[in-house]
Amino acid sequence: MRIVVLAGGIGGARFLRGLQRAVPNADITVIGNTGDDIHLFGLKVCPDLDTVMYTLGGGINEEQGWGRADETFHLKEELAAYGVGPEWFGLGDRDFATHIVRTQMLGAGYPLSAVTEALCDRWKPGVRLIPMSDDRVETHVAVEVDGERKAVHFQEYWVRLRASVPAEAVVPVGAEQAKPAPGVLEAIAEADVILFPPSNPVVSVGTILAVPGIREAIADAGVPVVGLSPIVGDAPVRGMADKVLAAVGVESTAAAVAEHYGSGLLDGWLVDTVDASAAERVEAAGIRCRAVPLMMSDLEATAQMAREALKLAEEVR
Ligand code: GDP
Ligand code: FO1
Ligand code: CA
Repeated sequence: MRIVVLAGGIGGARFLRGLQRAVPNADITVIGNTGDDIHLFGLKVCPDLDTVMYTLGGGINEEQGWGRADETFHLKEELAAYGVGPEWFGLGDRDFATHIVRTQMLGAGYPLSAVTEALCDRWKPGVRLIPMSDDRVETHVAVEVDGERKAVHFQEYWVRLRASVPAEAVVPVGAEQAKPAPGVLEAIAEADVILFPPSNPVVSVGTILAVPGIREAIADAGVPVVGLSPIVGDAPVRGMADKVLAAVGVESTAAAVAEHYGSGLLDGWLVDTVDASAAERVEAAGIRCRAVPLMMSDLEATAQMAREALKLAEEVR
C-alpha cells in the first residue's frame, strides 16, 4: 500500500511511528513542511524535517519532541560568550552537525530534497521524506508588539514570544512562487491513500497546501483523503495551534478544522471520543466522520489511530 502523509513536526512524526507499526510493509512518502525553516548563524535549520527524521530514525529527544537525545550546548554557550545570538533558539551540539552538513550541501548546489535524502541515509527513517519544496518558503506572523505592527519569523513568534501575542495574520512567504519538490506530485498521484496526521492545520499542513499544485494534486488524486484532528476537547493537545487558527478565523474545535480543510479536500475525519458530538457537524459538511481515541499516549495507541484512519479510508473509497 502506498501512503502519502503531509507532516509537520511532533504531531506528524509521532503519528508516523504509529503508522509504521500499523502497516509495517507500507510504502510511505512523507511530504514535510519547510515553512518553519530558519537561517541561524549562517546555517539552514529545518525543524519539521529534522523532527520527522530524528523521531523515525531513533535520534529524537523524546521528552521534548524536537532536537537530539543526549544533547549538549557547548557551541551555543561559546557563541553567546561572543555575544552572538539568538539565545532564545536552542541549537545543540549534535543538532548543529545536521545543519552544517545541510548548509554545506546546499552551498555545493544540491537541492534541499537531495540534501534531505542524504541526511536520511544516516537516519534510515523507513519512509521517503521529501520537503514540500526545494524553494525557500518561510512562515511569518503579523503581530502587534507595544503598539507597533510588525511581521516576525514563525520561530520568533512560536519560540521567543511563545505565541503570547495575538497573531493577526500568518503568511507563508515565498509559497506562491514555490514549486513542489521533485517526487511530491508523483507520490500524490500514485498514492492509494493520503493522510493528514494530527499536525498543525495552519502552519504545518496549511503551509504544505499553500505550495501551488499540491492541494490540487490531492483533490484530483481520486483516492481517499483522511485526516486526524489535532484538536481534542476544543484545545490543541500540545502547543499553541489555537493562536494560529484564530489568525485564519477558525475556531479551535475538531469540527471547525475539518470544515476549514473542507470536503473538496477531505473525505474522512477522525475526532477524539470526547468530541463525538462534533461528528454530526462534520458529516453535514460532506466529510465522513468517526470518533475514536486520538491521544498518542504510546506507540500502540498511536498505531490504533493509524488503523482507524485506514479503516475510514476504506469506508469512503
Ligand atoms: P509541530 O510542527 O512540532 O508543531 O508539529 P505538528 O504540526 O506535526 O503537530 C502539532 C499538533 O500536534 C498540535 O496542534 C497538537 O495539538 C497535535 N498533537 C500533539 N500530540 C497529539 C496527540 O496525542 N493527539 C492528537 N490528536 N494531536 C496531537
Ligand atoms: N522549540 C522550542 O520551543 N525552543 C527551542 O529552543 C527550539 C529549538 C529547536 C532547534 C532545532 C529544531 O529542529 C527545533 C527546535 N524547536 C525548538 C522546535 C521548533 O521550533 C518547531 O518548529 C516548533 O516547535 C513548531 O513546529
Ligand atoms: Ca512545525
